[in-house]
Amino acid sequence: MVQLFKFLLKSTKSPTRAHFRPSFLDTLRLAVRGGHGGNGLPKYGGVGGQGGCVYFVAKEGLTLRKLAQGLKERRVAATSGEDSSKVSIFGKRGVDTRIEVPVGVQVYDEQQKLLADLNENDATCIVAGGGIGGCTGNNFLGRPGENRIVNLDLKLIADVGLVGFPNAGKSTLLKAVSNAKPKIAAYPFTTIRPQIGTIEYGDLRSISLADLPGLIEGAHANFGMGHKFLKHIERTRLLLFMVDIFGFQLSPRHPHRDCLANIYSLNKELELYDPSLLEKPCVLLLNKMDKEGAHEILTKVRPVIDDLSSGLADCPEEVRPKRVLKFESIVPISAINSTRVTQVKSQLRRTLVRLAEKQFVTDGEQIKEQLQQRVGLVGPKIT
Ligand SMILES: Nc1nc2c(ncn2[C@@H]2O[C@H](COP(=O)(O)OP(=O)(O)OP(=O)(O)O)[C@@H](O)[C@H]2O)c(=O)[nH]1
Ligand SMILES: [Mg+2]
Repeated sequence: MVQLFKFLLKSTKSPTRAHFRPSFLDTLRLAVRGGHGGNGLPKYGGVGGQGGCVYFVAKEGLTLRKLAQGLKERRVAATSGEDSSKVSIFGKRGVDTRIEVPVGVQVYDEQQKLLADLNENDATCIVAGGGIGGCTGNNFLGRPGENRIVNLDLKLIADVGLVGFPNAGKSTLLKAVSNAKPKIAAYPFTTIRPQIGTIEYGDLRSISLADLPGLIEGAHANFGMGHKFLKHIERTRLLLFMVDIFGFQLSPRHPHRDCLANIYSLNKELELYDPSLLEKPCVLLLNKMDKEGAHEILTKVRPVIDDLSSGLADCPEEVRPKRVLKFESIVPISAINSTRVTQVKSQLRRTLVRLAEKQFVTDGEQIKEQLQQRVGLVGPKIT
């Protein structure tokens, strides 16, 4: 009887809502207002308190969704400064409002001017200053605080960004090398939001790898998920391109593109989004090498991949980039083969170390040059 009662109770419950999981939020618009300055007291030369300000502090582990849920409304204000009075000649300052935002947020004003780039933990910026208190300079009338709309734009920060067409095996690789547990399936657009995994090494060093939803040909014209996720690779130090050695076909209505055309197409999409991305160091992974016939394809296409400009003339016009990518290395792999995956892991680490060394030398040379310019005027040449 008790069992039957339990069963009936269970069956009246609403169906599971796991599939209604909220989507990834990477922009947020907020109205912010600094507090009004308090009025001064002319009779005693009293000065009103300054209005409080609204400021952002970057905190790791936060998301824009959590921030949005934590706010009662999309309008945030600081309190006004107190008026000057007989008992308190200097009015008290208004209370500041502190808002914690995720690390990686860029703050823009309504004219799309960058106000701050909060790219590390505890980075702070004032987004709405408080008005000054009333004093002799303003006829003892406190001034209003800044009042503006700010747009928060979250760009993920990862060492390496995975870029490729759907179904290439990006999430399979992320899962194999890192602690992340992405969804993997044999259909396009399995990944619908960016995800970051951490690759741990034996010596406790780690690097972060961001898996992005698959790009498709024409993403610049907003096909598929468009370019909106590409912003997340802007801050990565290394781009990791992945293509299926057998190429990709979105649907029977679309042309089948072989792996070479896929590489050119990815190249073009990046170029159309932001040509400066082509200057980022990049590595190419040719995936699914475990499948039959893969090695024959590789032998055929490898010479062209080694020098992409040599194949431009034969590349279909729709996917032909103006400038070609130059890969640091080209690695045939199989994301389902653990030995090859371990090799990729070490290769990524080596490449990042090499890039850091290169950067170090460049920075050093720049500093030397600057010193040279300063010291050169008065002293001997630095060698
Ligand atoms: N044979 C073989 N299959 C693979 C390999 N890597 C991935 N796959 C399969 O390819 C399919 C797509 O893999 P995903 O990792 O979901 O691909 P994705 O690039 O993340 O795709 P999207 O999220 O749609 O952009 C899955 O069925 C994987 O099992 C590989 O190296 N060899
Ligand atoms: Mg995926």
